[in-house]
Amino acid sequence: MLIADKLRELRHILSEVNHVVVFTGAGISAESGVPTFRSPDGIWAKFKPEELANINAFMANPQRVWEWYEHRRTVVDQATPNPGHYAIVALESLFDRVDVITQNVDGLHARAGSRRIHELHGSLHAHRCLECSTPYDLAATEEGVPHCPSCGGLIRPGVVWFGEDLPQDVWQRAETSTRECDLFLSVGTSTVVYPAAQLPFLALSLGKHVIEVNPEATDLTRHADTVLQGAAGEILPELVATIRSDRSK
Ligand code: BV8
Ligand code: ZN
Repeated sequence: MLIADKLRELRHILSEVNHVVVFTGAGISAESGVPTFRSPDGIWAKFKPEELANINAFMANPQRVWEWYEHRRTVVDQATPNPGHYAIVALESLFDRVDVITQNVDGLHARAGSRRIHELHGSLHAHRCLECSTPYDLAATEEGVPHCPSCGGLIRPGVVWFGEDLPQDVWQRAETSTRECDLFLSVGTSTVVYPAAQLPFLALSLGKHVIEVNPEATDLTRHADTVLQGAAGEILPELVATIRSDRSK
């Protein structure tokens, strides 16, 4: 069935919706030129997560891990939000409440203008001391792994590494939004990383209408109420246009 037909089918549901959760992964930033993790040309294709995105890798070779994150920060700073990010911002003018729960660390939702963002896995733009957790304001020109001015500890990227707990306050807000929403959109995620990947299934278990937007099938696809197969930068603007045309009638 064509996307347009599926969107028409959604009309009756969308007209009852007040609170939307948009759960995003690396796929929402793919059209901004930010590589995803697990696609064939993705980040993990070259490096395995266990090699770099964990505390042991950092302790074993701080410089190497630090450079990898600085490289990724440079890539995202040169990227710009794409029509998918902006369509999610546009939803805020169509519904009472929109919560963006993102696994991404690239900051592109904020740069696009989304106002209620929950960064489950932290941010490439936040750094802190490994020892005393004091936030560290990185000077762009800095070379090598900085040290904490308070205690001399190593400065680490402010992302959640494998084996680390998610920030509990952020997780609580994400879980509460999922429980309270009327519509749950899962966009651009392979749905393999937990506990984040629990959220679409929690939404399903609570009877929320779950829509998946992804060019590929994932573990969620066969369970989702609606599957819009394709690129977020194309599908989300179409979804917004459908809602807008309904509202203008
Ligand atoms: C935890 C930040 C409790 C860093 C990331 C053994 C020991 C410890 C834990 C575990 C273990 N085994 C399993 C676990 C749990 C583990 C986990 O889930 N592992 C997986 C791989 C099996 N989780 C954890 O460790 C979490 N913590 O469990 O703590 C604990 C504590 C101690 C001991 C035990 C348990 C922490 C997980 C967070 C890890 N940090 N990132 C960094 O960025 O470097 S994860 C990383 O994966 C990113 O955050 C990313 O967002 C996330 C998920 O990936 P996706 O976003 O989905 O990206 P992906 O490339 O996979 O998919 C992209 C999708 O987009 C594809 O489907 C593609 O088709 C689609 N797409 C492509 N183009 C488009 C598109 N879609 C739309 N439009 C397009 N144009
Ligand atoms: Zn310190």
